[in-house]
Amino acid sequence: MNLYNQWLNDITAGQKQLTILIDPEKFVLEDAFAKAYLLKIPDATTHIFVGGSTDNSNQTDATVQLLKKHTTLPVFLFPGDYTQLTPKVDGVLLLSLLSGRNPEYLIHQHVQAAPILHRLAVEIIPTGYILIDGGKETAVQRISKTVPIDQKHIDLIQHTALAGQHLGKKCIYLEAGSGALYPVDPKIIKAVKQILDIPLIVGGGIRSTQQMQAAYQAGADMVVIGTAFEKQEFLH
Ligand code: 1GP
Repeated sequence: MNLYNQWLNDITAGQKQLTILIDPEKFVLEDAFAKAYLLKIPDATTHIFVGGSTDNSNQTDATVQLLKKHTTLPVFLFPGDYTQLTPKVDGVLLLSLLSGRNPEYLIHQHVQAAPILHRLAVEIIPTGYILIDGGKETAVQRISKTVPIDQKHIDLIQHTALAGQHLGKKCIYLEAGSGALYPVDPKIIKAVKQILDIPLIVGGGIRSTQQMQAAYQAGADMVVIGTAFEKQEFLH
């Protein structure tokens, strides 16, 4: 069974998914560091994402290889652009930035990625990626040169997610941006979840168990935590 179907099965069985996002630019490429890092991740962790808006140090591939050595959790690539594609991952979230109107992140990056993905035997998960205002300019906004959707425009967010489903995306990712001041409002998660038949991922600015549970209760199937865990600020 492929990882997406496994994921669907788990979600249908009511198992909430927790992903730790690792930014390769901030990862130390040493066995001891990787081991210690993985020992600290919450027991409930189901997936690891690797990626960031940029990888100026070109560390994505090495980070994935090191993590794969030390964990049996599925490692998914969460790439900022096609240059971060690497063969050692279990899956790739092929992100289309549906909230933006920049063709670079709607189709151009995907054309660049196509021959590489064709060669690599990795599972591709087409993902509708929706950037939502989290109270500060985040790297996704800066790099993609797109404007996040204001949290008060719930209809627009809901319709954007639905358009993603109509386009055949296999999941929707509501993203407040890494280090967001506040996460996606549970009201938005609820509105989007009630019209979707595909899994819903929520991330950006989640710092506490309470915020994580609020996202799950509103309908998130998977929560992604990066910054708070990286800085050891995740509040239990
Ligand atoms: C960013 O949604 C992820 O792409 C995680 O965000 O770093 O704020 O947890 P944080």
